[in-house]
Formats: sequence, C-alpha cells, structure tokens
Amino acid sequence: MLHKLKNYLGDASEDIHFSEPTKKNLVADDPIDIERRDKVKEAMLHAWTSYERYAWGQDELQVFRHNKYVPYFSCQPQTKNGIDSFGGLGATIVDSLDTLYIMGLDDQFQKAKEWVAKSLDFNKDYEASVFETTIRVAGGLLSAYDLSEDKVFLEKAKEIVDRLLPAWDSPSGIPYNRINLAHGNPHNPSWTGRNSILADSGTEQLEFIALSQRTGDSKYQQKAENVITQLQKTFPSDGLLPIYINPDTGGSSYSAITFGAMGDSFYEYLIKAWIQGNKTESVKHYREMWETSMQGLVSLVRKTTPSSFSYICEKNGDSLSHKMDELACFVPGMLALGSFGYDSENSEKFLSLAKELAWTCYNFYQSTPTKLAGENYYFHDGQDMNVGTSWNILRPETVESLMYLWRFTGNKTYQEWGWNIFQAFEKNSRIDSGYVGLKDVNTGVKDNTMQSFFLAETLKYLYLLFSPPSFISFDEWVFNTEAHPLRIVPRHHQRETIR
Ligand code: DMJ
Repeated sequence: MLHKLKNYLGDASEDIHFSEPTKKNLVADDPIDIERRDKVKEAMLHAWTSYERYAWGQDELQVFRHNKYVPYFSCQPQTKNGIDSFGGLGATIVDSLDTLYIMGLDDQFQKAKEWVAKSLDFNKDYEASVFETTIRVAGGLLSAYDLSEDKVFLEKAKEIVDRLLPAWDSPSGIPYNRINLAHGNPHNPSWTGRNSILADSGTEQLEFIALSQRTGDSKYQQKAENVITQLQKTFPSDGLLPIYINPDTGGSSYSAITFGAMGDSFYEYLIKAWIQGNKTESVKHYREMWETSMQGLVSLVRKTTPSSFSYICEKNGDSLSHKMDELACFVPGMLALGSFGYDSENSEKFLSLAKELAWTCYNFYQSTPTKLAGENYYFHDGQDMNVGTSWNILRPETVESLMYLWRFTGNKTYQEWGWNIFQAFEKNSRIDSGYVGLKDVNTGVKDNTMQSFFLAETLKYLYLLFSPPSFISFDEWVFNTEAHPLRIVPRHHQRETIR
C-alpha cells in the first residue's frame, strides 16, 4: 500500500489498481502543486522533528518562556518540553501516524510504529475525554491500520476503545463524556450541569463502526449507533439540537444551538456515517437526519453589511446570536461533501452556500494583520466581521473546507487561498523548535503549544489540497473529524453480523 501511494504521487500514469471511478478522476500533477506539497511536507518534518527532539512520548510539544510576562522572541531563553494534555498517550505520535504515512515520511512512520508497539500504554489513572480519545487516538490508530495493514494498530485501537466503552452505560445509552482510563468510573463534569455534550456524544460513530467492521465484533457499532437512534426519537423538525443532552433521559437540556464548539461534529458524522455505510438503505436515516439539520442550518444563515459575507448564527431559545466560531468553518466542506446526494437544484443550492461560507472563513484569516483567523467572530451591522476571542491555535477547519471545495469544484482558487493561509502559519507560527499558536492574531504574540491536530489535520489537509483528488480518494476513504482517513468497506465485504 505504501509503495502504491508513493508511486502514485511520483508517477500518476502507473497502474496502481485503484477502482475505476478513481482512475477516471486522475488529473495531471501540476508542478506548482508539487512544489507546494513539498513545502507542506517540509513543515510536517519540522513539526515532527521538534516534537521528537523535545517532547517524545508526551502528548504535545510546549515551549515555556521563563518570564511569562515577556512576549515570545526566538532569542529568549526557553524550555522546550512536553505536556500530557490527553493523559500521556503520546497523542502527537498517534495523531501523526497517517500524516507521516501519506507524506511518505517512512523512517518517521516506522519509529512512530515502534513506539506504539512497545511504549503506548493506556493504563493511566487519568480522567480522559471520551471524544478526544476516540477521534485522536482510536481514529489515528484505525487509520494507520487501514493504510499500513499492520495489525498492531488494530489491536491498540481495540484496547483503547474497550477502555472507553463503559462510558455508554448510561440509562439512555448516551455516553458520559469522561472516563478514567485505568479505573473506569464514567461521568460528566459539573460545568455541563452533568449533561453530556452533543458533539462529544455524537462523534464516535465512524470510529466504532470501523472497529466493528475490522474486528467482526458488533458491540462497538451497536453502542455508537444507539446514540443516533436515541437522538432520533426527539429530533426536532429543524434538525438543530442543543449542545446539552441529559444522559438519563436522552432528551435535550436547555442550551445553545451551534455549528461551532460542542455542536459541530455531530452534524459532520451524520453525513459521513451515511457515506461510510455505502449510502445504503440501512444508513438512510443518517442522511435524512443530516438533510433535516441542513434545513435548520439554512435558517441560521445571515449576511453581513456592507460586504454580504454569509455567516452561521448561533441560537439560544428563540434568539439568534450573531457570532460564529472558526470551528464552524468545517461546514463548507461538509456541505460540499453532502451536496451530491441531492437532486440537481438542491445540490447547486448547497454547493453555492458552501462556497459563500468558505469565502467568509477565508476572510476570517485575511481580515487580520497576521492573516491568521481568530477563534470566533461577531457580526455587527455595517462592520462586516470583528474578531471576538483573538487567539489562533493552529486549527484546521478552513483549510479542510478548502480541500473539499477544490476537490469537488476543480477551482484552483481554493488552492491559492490555502497557500496564503499556509504562508501565514509559516510567517507567524513557525519557530526554531516547531510551531506554536498565537495569543492574539492582531498583534502576532505567540502562545506556547503545538497542538497535535496541527500535524494530524492542518498539515494533512494542506498536503491533500496540493495533491491529485484521486489520492486518498473520497470514493474509497472517509475522514474522521480529526482528519484520519478510514477506508470505506465495500458493501459486499461487510460482514452480515455487523449490520
Ligand atoms: C480537532 O480535534 C477536531 O477537528 C475537532 O472536531 C474540533 N477541534 C479540533 C480542531 O480544531
């Protein structure tokens, strides 16, 4: 498989036994794309080497300043170190496995694999986030397995999901969002009023279904799919669910409706579970729920003045809040992906909304002095967009959407936008010892963390933005919310016991 992928990028004319639809999509590799892809690969190598040097085995790389009151400058004394933000699971290693593989960084992939085989230990007395552990660790391992076919990744994926599984033992089957990896004891934190969070509860379907398909054990799939069955029972007519769910009843608790933090990937997984299930009758309800939610999404879209940027409002009860998280910038990609299941009129309508929202998200970046987006934006009459929370933590959502839109439209403008964003990361976030986010996109003052999703998602999506669309094709792969591609098991290969 590795050989095939490498040959594929090196020589697009070689017969590598991809499926017929994939071959039809083959386009000649543009020399500018090759150059840009190499630059992104070099960025990945820099990020990886820095992590390897200073934080190997820990979750994420951090650069500590000795004087916290002085802004970061590269000449300042620093302590480069690691932080165990996910309980000490080597999150950056596991999150990076497939990116290394896809980019052909073979030596680095082999070293990461050895660490997974010999040192990855889940027996941690740590209150883990079920969501983060699933999307980063289980998702990363399953993707590495699908790409490399090395069984060690599947065994490890099973091991971590087995530790997470008691979280689903609530009266409704909606999972509790935290669990101690060594001792179990699933629970919800007090800051949610002991509610479960929508995105945290509805973003395990792809990983758990994939695990059931690959192990032949249906219990993972059953637990995750039951969540959707429960939510379906009280699904509102606009398909918009509040972010808090009561795990005792499975009903919604009064809270915000958003396509940003705490809501986002629930909607993403509805359409992706339909794709993962080969769009068959048994997964039709996912598509139907998603289409209902997209009607709800349309009802939240407004336009700025004076420049007519489309944006997605949040909703509290009956009132709209004119605020949008950068996190919601995954929506254009999701709409483009789902637009092709509609009739031609709706397909055009949703693709066009995707393009409008992508333009807004790109302008979240372009409108700041650093050309990097803030965490969220407010929209006031006559002022277009204003940064709210002004940090940037190397998030991927906008480049993710640009990759989808470029693949679906073939319009190279999306590649240009992605290239501009990449250059802004290079200019503002690259330091001698890796990459860091910004505390403020207006001043350029840096923070100290290299988030694992920068290697898992941001750099991978940029690399794919400059690769032929048939490389890790949407015909054969579906990306989890942490950008880990999972192979779509063809319908005739799915075991009868699973569905
Ligand atoms: C990632 O962990 C995932 O993309 C998740 O869905 C949202 N947050 C981060 C990236 O911003």
